[in-house]
Amino acid sequence: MRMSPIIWMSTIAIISGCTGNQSAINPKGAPAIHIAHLMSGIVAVCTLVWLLVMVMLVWALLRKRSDAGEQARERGLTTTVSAAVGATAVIIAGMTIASFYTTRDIGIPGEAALTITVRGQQWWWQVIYADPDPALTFQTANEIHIPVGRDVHVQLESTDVVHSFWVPSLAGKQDLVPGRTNSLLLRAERPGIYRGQCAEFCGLQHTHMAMMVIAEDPESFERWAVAQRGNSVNPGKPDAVAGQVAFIAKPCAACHTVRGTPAMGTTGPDLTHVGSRKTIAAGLLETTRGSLAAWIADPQTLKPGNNMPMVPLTSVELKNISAYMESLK
Ligand code: HEC
Ligand SMILES: [Cu+2]
Repeated sequence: MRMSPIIWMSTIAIISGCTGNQSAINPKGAPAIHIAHLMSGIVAVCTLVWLLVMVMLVWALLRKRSDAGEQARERGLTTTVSAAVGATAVIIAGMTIASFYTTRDIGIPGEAALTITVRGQQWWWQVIYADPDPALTFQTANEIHIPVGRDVHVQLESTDVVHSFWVPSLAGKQDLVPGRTNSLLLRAERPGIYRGQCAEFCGLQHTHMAMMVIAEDPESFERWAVAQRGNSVNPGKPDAVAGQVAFIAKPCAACHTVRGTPAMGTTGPDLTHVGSRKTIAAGLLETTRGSLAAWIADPQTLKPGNNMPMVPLTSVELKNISAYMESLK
């Protein structure tokens, strides 16, 4: 019984082609599964009602009229309409109650939840893994790693305008509002890479404000967290060494932090381990040396209006800085 709506949903997902990693009808986390159950229930009831109305309509169009039966029919109509009104009230009340219970079920992270803070910025996601011990706190951008099978309590904040955090395969949707902290329960039952997207129009580059949630087994997650906590690796190759020098001397360091170097800016994403992330600029490009170079050479053509200016660099500086960025695994 509990599973049936999901099988039904999966069928629709396959027919409609919505089986991807960003699909509310292909849920892979408990909160998203609760929502899919609610959605399939409501769709099923509405489909039945629609079919019933269509049958009645066809019957009304095709039936033969005769004066003799008109009065009896009038009485029959009163009963039918009253029954329909009653059924509508019951159905709407039922949906309201179901919706209430779903909201309750998706809202409360368990005791052992992992807490992370996600701060929306025009147009990227700052992700903070805070720990009571400051030495264990670290941050990253646009890529959220979570352990499979564990509740994740996401605290949502915004520095500028209203954004909305939505990873359809894993959880519901929640706004990030300046000046307040909202909560969301995120949970993945299976390992995978789930795509999310800002779901509230937040300005010019709203469509280029994506994120990846990478759900992995607890050991891999722990390995990742340990690596992220560490300071940046010192570059080994000569071009990357020169790139580090240029990065620190240029305005880059005023906006970006690379832990373990004098670069401590906070306007842009923390770049300590930028080379380990799958994408740059909130899902815009895959992280490769070429895409890093393209981004640094001219961020305004790739993502017009974003808050990183074009910093004039010689071609050698650009080559070296890109090598340095790529080396920050
Ligand atoms: C005025 C502040 C500012 C300066 C100066 C600046 N950046 Fe940025 N940078 C940003 C912002 C803001 C973003 C995020 C843009 C977005 O995705 O919308 C960003 C994004 C990036 C990214 C992608 C990071 C990610 O995880 O998505 C890289 C790499 C980067 N900057 C490197 C550099 C380098 C190298 C320089 C110097 C040549 C530099 N930045 C100068 C503000 C700045
Ligand atoms: Cu946004």
